[in-house]
Amino acid sequence: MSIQERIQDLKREKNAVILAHNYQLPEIQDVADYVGDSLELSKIAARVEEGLIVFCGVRFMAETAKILSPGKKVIAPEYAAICPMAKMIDGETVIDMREEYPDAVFVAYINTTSDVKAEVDLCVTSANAVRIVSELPADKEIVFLPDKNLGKYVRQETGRTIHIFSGFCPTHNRMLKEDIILAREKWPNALVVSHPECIPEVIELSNHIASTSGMLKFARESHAKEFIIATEQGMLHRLKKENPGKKFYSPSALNICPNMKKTTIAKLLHALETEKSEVDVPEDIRKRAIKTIEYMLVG
Ligand code: CIZ
Ligand code: SF4
Repeated sequence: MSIQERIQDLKREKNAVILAHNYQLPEIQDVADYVGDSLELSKIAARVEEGLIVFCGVRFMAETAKILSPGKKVIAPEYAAICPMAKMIDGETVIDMREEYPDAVFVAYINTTSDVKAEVDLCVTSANAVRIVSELPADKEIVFLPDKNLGKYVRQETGRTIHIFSGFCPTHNRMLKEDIILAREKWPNALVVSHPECIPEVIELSNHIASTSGMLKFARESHAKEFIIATEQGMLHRLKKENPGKKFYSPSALNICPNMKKTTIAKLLHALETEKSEVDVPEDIRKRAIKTIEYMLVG
């Protein structure tokens, strides 16, 4: 019996569902019931009937699913898979910043720990950050955290007064303007599609800026046949799978998130067998954090 078949058998036996982020290894994506961005997956976790959620991604994503589905058991096959950007800020820092900007609306990217979500006013993803920020009352100043690149992109798109925290995604930050220029020379007919976690110099050279779910939509609907994809490399697997007639290239060999790649198929099987490394969020934090996430669920 193959490892994939064992996973499928155990999943049925235990009434489990496997969720995988768009940046996961191809073999994890292929065995998952659902593949998506963090918010899509959390919504699915809340909706499905299965009581056991196996979340293949990084910790803040599994925590977000747990916040929305407290009655279900959420396990992370690799507990050590964390997002370094989410680790750049904690709840205490938000409390301190509130003293500095007492009248500001605090907006957090979904890539944050639960204690940060509990301290802010709103939570956004890369798919809805521009829309949600532009809908805030015009006289309100905004603090955006933790990602400085997404924050700058939102500021540019909305024209709002935004104070930005200095966090960043190491994986997206490694992609440079020169990588895009060289990729364009190599594939002159390709459109450059970048994630807003990329540095402003990369954003500036791009034809389209989108979250991972936005990239899938753009690739599906575009008449173009070739795309240079400036985001974590795992994204290319799904783009290629869903668009067999189109070509997708990576502008860099370095845009791999080591934490996203910690979840292997063997660890996934082990997690299903043992149901260890359960993800939990303390109830007081969960109750405060859910308010900031619920806001997004309607959008
Ligand atoms: O929200 C997510 O899943 C992340 C981290 C990226 C994206 O653009 O989907
Ligand atoms: Fe965090 Fe960047 Fe890895 Fe996403 S790709 S989990 S933002 S470090």
